[in-house]
Amino acid sequence: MIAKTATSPGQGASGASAARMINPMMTSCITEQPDTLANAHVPAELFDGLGARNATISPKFLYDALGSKLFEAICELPEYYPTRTEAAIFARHGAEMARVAGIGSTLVDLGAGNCAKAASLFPLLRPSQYVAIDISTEFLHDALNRLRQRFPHIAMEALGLDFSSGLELPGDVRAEKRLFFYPGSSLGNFTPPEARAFLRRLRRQCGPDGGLLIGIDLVKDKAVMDAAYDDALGVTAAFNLNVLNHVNGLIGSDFDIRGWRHVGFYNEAMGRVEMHLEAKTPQQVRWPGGGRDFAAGERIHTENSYKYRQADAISLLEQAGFEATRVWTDPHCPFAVIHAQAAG
Ligand code: AVI
Repeated sequence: MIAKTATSPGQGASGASAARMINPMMTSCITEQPDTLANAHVPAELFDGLGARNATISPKFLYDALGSKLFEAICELPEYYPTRTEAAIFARHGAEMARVAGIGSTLVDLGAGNCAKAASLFPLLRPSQYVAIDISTEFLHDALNRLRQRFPHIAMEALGLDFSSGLELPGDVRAEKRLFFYPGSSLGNFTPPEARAFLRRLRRQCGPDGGLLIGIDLVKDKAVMDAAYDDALGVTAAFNLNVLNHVNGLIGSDFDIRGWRHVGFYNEAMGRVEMHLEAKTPQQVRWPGGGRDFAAGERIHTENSYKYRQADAISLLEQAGFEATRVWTDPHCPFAVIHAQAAG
């Protein structure tokens, strides 16, 4: 079963058009959405997913304030290899990445969160402008204020928007030398066709001299992937179960968290890790104007995380109009950081 829409962290349902500018007097402004995920499509999308024969909740709903914190905790887990593997690749090859990608770019950080990953590369990439994009502006405000003090010569801008369905950058984002930064293997949360369409949109925004620095998780031993998405401490379980709290708040449903268990595993046939919530016992869920009964064992599909073979990742980038110029990997754990240049 494929989740209705797979999106990446920090992605909300509202597009840039639903955003409003606050503090418009400042050159470095924060653009944020009126309310997290508050738009007319949210309940409809949720009701569609909950009403489907195989129920789904889009992974974007994993990221309310608590969900974002739980995801940060996941990144600290010993089992969750992507974060530390990617960090090790940046630490080891950052200087070479800067040589390949070039300095003085407009660095556009997709799903910036607390901006830490991009900031660690500032001394090497020396961007002239930094644009941090995330649906949740909660982290962006503080992070950018701190970064402005450390790097006063870099023009910075924060945008609170959902870039998964469209990416129109405001006019003050320089068009020259755009380097899109998409770390964390978030591309895996799109289905491959969605990933291709997303990369094509990035390619269009790149201009002729732009590029992309992207982290992509590669297929590896199933046991390693299973453990990464079903950790011993139960942090991933809490992250997954918390989506029901978020949904309760959004549509007024009465999901009882204790009636559900987390299921996370690598589905070899589909080439992806899947997360589900499984009813421990029969569950009656009600919301204003409707509801659904779930049998014991019935599941709600909450996330896919596709894992690529290196050649497939490169071919995906090429199909989207990029040339993969360099690939850096880790000797111990299959994960790739790829610099891709906009093809001419
Ligand atoms: C954000 N994204 C890349 C994570 C992943 O690995 O797919 C989300 C996640 N889900 C469970 N653990 C982490």
